[in-house]
Amino acid sequence: MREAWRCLLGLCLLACSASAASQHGAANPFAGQQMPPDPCYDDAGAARRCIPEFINAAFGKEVAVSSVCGRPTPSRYCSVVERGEERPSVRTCQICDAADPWRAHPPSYLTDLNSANNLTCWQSENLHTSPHNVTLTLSLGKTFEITYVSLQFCSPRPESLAVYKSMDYGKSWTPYQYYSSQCRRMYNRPNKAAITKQNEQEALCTDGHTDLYPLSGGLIAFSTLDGRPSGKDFDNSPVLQDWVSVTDIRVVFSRPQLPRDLGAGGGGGIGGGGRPDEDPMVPSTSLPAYFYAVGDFQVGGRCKCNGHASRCLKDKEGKLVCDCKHNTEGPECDRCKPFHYDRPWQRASAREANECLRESQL
Ligand SMILES: [Ca+2]
Repeated sequence: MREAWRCLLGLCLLACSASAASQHGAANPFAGQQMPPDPCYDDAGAARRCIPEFINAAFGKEVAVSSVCGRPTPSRYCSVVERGEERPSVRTCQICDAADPWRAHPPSYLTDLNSANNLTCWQSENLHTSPHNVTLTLSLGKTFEITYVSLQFCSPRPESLAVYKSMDYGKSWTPYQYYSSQCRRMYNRPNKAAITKQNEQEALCTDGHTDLYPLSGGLIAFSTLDGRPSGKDFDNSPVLQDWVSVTDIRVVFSRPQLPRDLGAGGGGGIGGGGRPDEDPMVPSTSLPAYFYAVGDFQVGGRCKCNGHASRCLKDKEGKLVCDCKHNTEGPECDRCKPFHYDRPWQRASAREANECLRESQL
């Protein structure tokens, strides 16, 4: 008799787990196939948070630039090259020609494969006034949650630059971060203001990353969560979840390095901007020619799917969309599927997948 009960109990457990598997199987068409396990479900078929891989979302994407050298006619540009501590720097001049692949510096060089033996740089035309905004605009084609924005320069870094973000595909822009040796004068922000829970969604200004040296290869890297108190509790901070969400990034180079810093005779070609006690917003003209050049523009982050997809795919129209699981749908898995409204939609967290459910599943 006892054996019969045990058998019945075993059968019941088997049936229950099969039923659970088939429910998830409906949401997860790959569950029954010989595919790698779906990260959105655990071994028992229960929903769990899943996120797309971390990528450089800028890689291979087109960047709209406001200026490019050598177009419509070839132009000559000069730069100062450092040769180590022992030897003096030298000034060299070259030709930029947008029509000649060997001498062109197109915007596609901002987001191509970046390697030491294939350093390719986008370059602006020669500029003679300041402030004179040169902009780079990158559309990610979808909302991403980003961790950093970085620029590796081939020219000296700008003296002042601003990073903006859009969450609505470029319709509106909000400041993300400022860099300037004169934060107050240039952007009307204090230098290195403290971040508190009250201003976590505010763009700050820093005079870091604005040194003239290195003359080439200098980096500007903005870490979106760095120093923001709720960064440690990101799962429970809608403010920071919003802060890191972007569809587009715009970088504005506002002002070049000052020529006096380059020393007598060395500055031609890469300096400009007037003396530091001058108001940076008052236009200066007849400066020595200068230009901006960037070898690599990166935006590090993950396709935003609110914890309900492990990857993003291109749809029939070539648009990037989340491969939504947990009975969710929408571009960011941001709503429940029809007939799965029996629990309000929620973002998945490390503790709770917040799967959308049918009434029968409650
Ligand atoms: Ca490059």
